[in-house]
Amino acid sequence: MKRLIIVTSLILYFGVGLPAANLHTGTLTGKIELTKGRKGENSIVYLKGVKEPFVSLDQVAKMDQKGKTFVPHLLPVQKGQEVIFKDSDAFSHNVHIYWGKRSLFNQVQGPGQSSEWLPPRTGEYLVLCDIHREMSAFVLVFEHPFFAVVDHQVSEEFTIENIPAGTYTLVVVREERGDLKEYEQEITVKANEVNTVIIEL
Ligand SMILES: [Cu+2]
Repeated sequence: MKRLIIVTSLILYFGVGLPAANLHTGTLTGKIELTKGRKGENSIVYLKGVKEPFVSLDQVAKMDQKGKTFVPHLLPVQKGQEVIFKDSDAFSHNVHIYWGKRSLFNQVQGPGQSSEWLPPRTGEYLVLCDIHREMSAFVLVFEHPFFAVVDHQVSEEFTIENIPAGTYTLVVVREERGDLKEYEQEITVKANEVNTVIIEL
């Protein structure tokens, strides 16, 4: 009888100890189908209107310079996440980051070298290489971790986990002719479910 009481109280303890957010979150999986002759390297999807609390991503985000291209072309990060730029080519590149027209960071890097940058605020940053004018990319910084990259060369699918249940605007960000364009769709995330959405662009 004594043993039974101990087991019961342990179960209760673990139940109470779970973060409240875990009990009311759901997963969103989706697919972005490009039509109308749209081609793409990658897209970003993110949710608008998610309220705190949410976790902070502590891993470093990476952008490569490879074959005179920034990979990925669009990189989403959470505020507080550092970005590492790496030169994987056999020649030098430079990482030049702009906030609007203001230059924020400018670093030359040789083959195999890398540099770190911490975005100062949420928003959209343009990344250029002054050595190769055809190279450009964007880093998008969000307050929350509810975003994903869709690499259209590999798969059109994405998954975002641990989303507080609710109705949000799902935004797809695409780079079109050097500018960022956004497409929006309302979605509902139900707790403890895998919610699915298919978006045709
Ligand atoms: Cu370059």
